[in-house]
Amino acid sequence: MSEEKRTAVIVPTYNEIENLPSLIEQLLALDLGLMPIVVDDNSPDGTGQLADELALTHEEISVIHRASKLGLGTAYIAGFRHAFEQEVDYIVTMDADFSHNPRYIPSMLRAMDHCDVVIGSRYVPGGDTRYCTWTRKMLSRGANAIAKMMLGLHAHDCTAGFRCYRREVLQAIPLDQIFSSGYSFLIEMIYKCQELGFRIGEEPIIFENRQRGSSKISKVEIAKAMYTVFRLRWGGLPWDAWIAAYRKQAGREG
Ligand SMILES: Nc1nc2c(ncn2[C@@H]2O[C@H](COP(=O)(O)OP(=O)(O)O)[C@@H](O)[C@H]2O)c(=O)[nH]1
Ligand SMILES: [Mg+2]
Repeated sequence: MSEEKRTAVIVPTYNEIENLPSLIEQLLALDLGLMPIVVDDNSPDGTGQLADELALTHEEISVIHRASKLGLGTAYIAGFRHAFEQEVDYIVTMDADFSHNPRYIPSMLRAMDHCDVVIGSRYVPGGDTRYCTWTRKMLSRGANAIAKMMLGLHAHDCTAGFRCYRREVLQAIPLDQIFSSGYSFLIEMIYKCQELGFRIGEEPIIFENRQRGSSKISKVEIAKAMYTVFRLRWGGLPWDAWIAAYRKQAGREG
């Protein structure tokens, strides 16, 4: 039964002080024994301190503090490594902003009975988006279409950050070789999951655009996502070596 599984929920945060307390409250109220792992990048609005305060009264909450805004992908990886130490069975990832509503977690966990990865998906029957601008909708649809076409991905929602992975899936993927540090991490991960032959399922969710705080996705992130797709498709291009050398010289992890 899914309910008996130990499940971590990784919540990356950057300036989510208005959302985090109610999100944590709703996660714990599900009564599934969820273990939230907040990964905060020194949010100027004090989200990190607030997370520490929540952790004082709820021992199931962990907080990882990083020195500065280091990107969504690496935040997930920091959370994954912590979850491995907690020896969980399942690892859920979700935004802090309620676009990914905790009410979908039970159906996602049930779907894990016959899947290795479950995506909380906007683009399967029953799924939808609400309160999104048309540019945001086009961006998401466009990124998905390109990723699917170029990489042959079977999932309908390849850019969704609302996912549940079996721990073994994440341990099978060499996380230190993941190229993407930001949002394109999501595309790279689902590509790796498909390449390794894991069973990927999709559960419908209604994605509601955030009501509080602001989105952190930027034009640079969008460009990087496109580059990630090209790189995964035609890996080993000469500039990979150049980028690796550049990063080493700049002292960046990537
Ligand atoms: N720790 C960390 N969290 C981030 C970073 N960038 C975004 N986030 C968080 O990741 C989640 C997704 O970002 P969001 O702004 O909602 O992106 P959107 O849903 O694509 O508009 C939110 O919970 C953000 O607070 C980052 O660099 N570091
Ligand atoms: Mg969001």
